[in-house]
Amino acid sequence: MKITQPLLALTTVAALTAGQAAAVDVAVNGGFESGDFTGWQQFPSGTQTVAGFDPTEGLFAANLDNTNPGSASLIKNNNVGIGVVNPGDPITITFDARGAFGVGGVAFAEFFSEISGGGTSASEILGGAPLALDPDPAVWKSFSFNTVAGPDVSGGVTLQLTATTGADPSSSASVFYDNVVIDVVPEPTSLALLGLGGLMAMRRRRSA
Ligand SMILES: [Ca+2]
Repeated sequence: MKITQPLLALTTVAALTAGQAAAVDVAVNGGFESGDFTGWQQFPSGTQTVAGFDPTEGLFAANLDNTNPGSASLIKNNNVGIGVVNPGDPITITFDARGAFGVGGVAFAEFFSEISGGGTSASEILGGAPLALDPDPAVWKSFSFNTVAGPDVSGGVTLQLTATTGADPSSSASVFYDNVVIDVVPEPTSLALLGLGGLMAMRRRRSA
């Protein structure tokens, strides 16, 4: 039986893809190691700062310090992973957070599957509730959420992190974030490769 060079390469790629689970981190500047908000779209309320806030990764972390009642301070890693993430791909989002709240203050992590040209095909509040930070504002807590890309991700995906205040005049939210990772497993691609490899193996057997 003669195995051609391209076929050998293809089956090798398929085997490697399957073996490694091939997660790709599509977050941009997820550790804020540029020293600023490069890669993040900012919607400030109060102040947003990147500095050496006792980071869990590298030298920098981000702080959203919101003292305006009834508002949200947001940062977004928006429309990332275009051409990498496919509909239905498993996605794991991890990050570290800590912070302090006045009356009614909360923090949310939200995830969107973006349609090219506008709109979303899926959106969710990760964990379905505000982030349960450690009560000690100095203590970082690691979060990990598993989700699945929506039916249309032609515009990539977006992770939004917030410091959100309530209506009470004394409401506040000061939240620190670091070490943001958006791991995508491009499963359909690897399955397609495996399928193609299997098909060619069958053809080989038939012609043998
Ligand atoms: Ca960092």
